[in-house]
Amino acid sequence: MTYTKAWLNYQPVKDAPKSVGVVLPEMGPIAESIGQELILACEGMYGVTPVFDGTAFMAELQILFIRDQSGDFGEEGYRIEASPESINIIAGGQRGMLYGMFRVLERLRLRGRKRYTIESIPSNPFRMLDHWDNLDGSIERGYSGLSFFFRDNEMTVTQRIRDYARMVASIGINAVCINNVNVRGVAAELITERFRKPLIEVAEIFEAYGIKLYLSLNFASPKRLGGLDTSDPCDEQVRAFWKERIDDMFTNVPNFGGFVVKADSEGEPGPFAYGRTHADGANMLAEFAAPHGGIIIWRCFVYNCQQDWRDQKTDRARSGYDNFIGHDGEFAENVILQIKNGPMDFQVREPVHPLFGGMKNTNLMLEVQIAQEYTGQQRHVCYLMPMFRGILDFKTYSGAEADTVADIVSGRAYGNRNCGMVAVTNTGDDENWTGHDLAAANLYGFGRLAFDTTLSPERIAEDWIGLTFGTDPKVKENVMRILMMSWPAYEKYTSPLGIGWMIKPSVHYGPDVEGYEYDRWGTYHRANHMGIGVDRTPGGTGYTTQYPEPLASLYADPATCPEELLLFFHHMPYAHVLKSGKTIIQHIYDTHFEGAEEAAEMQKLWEELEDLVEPAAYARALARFQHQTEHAAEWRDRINTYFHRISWIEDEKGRKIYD
Ligand code: GCW
Repeated sequence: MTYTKAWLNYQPVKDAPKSVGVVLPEMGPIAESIGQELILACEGMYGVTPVFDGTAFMAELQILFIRDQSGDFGEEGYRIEASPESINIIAGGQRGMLYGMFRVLERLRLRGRKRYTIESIPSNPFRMLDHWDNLDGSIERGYSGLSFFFRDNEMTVTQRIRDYARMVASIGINAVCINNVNVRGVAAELITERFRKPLIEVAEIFEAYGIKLYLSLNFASPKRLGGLDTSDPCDEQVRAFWKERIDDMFTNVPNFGGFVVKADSEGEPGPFAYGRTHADGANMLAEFAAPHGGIIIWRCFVYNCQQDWRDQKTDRARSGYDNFIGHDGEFAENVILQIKNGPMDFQVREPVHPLFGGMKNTNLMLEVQIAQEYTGQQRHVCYLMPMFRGILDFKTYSGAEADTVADIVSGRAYGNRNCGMVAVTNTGDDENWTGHDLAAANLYGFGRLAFDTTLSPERIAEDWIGLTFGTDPKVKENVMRILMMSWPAYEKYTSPLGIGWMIKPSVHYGPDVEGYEYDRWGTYHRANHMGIGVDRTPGGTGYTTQYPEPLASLYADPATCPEELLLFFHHMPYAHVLKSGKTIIQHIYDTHFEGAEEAAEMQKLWEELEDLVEPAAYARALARFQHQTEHAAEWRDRINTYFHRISWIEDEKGRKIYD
């Protein structure tokens, strides 16, 4: 299948030098990738093949890689000193050189040959993508085609994996887990001989781009693969099973990073079945991975998914914190807890998970989802960098001098080395990688933001637009407007004021206000004829008490609770007046009309680019914009009708609401 080059499409540029010389006094797979990329880029941009020999110094443009011995840049940082004639990329290691080179190529494409100096050291040690790819080729919550790692219960090793590795290395990703955290059926056997050969091949491809390979494992493997009658992490035979498997993987698969584990979560097996804690489970695996420098990434997405909707005390939002906080400080140094950004599940708006700042003596990693499971599934545009920016900037009040989420997951706040950011990825084998062409901005953006958590969403968007669509000012203006209005618009026409859900069960797409209201998943809005929202104050579920002060009090009082989260924390009457002077019900009506209009406006902004964007990309995205406009109107009408029917309150502006 053919596929686009996304943001690595090296189009001819204006100020092309007639010759390029490269001095790269390095050997090995990463150095080779650097050389190959420079050839590809210079041929595409300038129509010249760079020379790598002694004549390099005579070239009109020279690119020099220099190894820095000071240690200031670590393995991954770099300094670029550029002028129109020569560019020095100074780094402490080859990964730094690789990242520096990609940054140089971006600058050459976006701004031409200029004089500048940049220094960059990644904010986060771990910058990871999690694939939810299944062995049969399907992707759980995948909206861009099938897997390019697996098909028909086999691994597929193709050029596409190399191009994927190039793409994600260009944005600084250094770890990738290739299989779904729900490890079902034959997927459990990825840690056995059966998949050894292709796994080594993928690991080697990744290695050439500085990416460690990770696998998700099934905690019940001792039973399922080892023929034991228990998977109790404290059982000697179970320990022997894992020691043998883990030693084998690290010894025989080069560049292997470790494992991701979803345990005791949504039906996956875990230590609870044996009366053990998550620390018992994670540390046992970590003990055997440690001699190899391996990492265990343990997910905190643990909650009761068999809840009774009548039960108003049990609160899914509480569960991550309740399950883990008591184990702070118990986890081994090579365990990282992977925590979703919010306490529920990647909704369009959630408060920041209270475990950030809560667990001070544990390595933490922030998990976000660019697959847009609940934010339009790569059919609606929803540029998520503004959301991620807000999460990173969130002040946790956990006590450290610098205590934002960015400070915590980078390791700065509490002196941790193993921590970082991970995204559930949005890639598949679709022609354009991400279903919606504009969804690639989320992939590109996540990598850039994880590498440098100070970047603004606008700056990232600007770079991505230029690299993907070229530098036409109209394209830049319109696509920028679309991206920046997209998340607020999506929030407006879907569920209001932080309450979330209201989507069709299991597919998680399209409006269904009561879809989850009487279900077992702990996801309720509790709307009745008087009001809506979940009381999570001390008088309700008590979730607010999981935050330190002043946050706990701030959230617990409707007068100070940030309004975008009001219904997440409080059950409020429809007649409650917001700071805007509008009642909640009027806010619901207004935002739904506005959001649907904004969807139509985004379509219009795209249509203005008909002759300015490559025709195939234009057409692909246009079809999605048309769908989004219609679908946003469906959301508007369903939500407005529902609340009109149960509240009996009229829209002040007398607009069309169905009954
Ligand atoms: O939100 C849920 C998704 C599941 C997913 C789970 C998780 C991989 O609907 O499909 O399972 O999150 O994060 O483990």
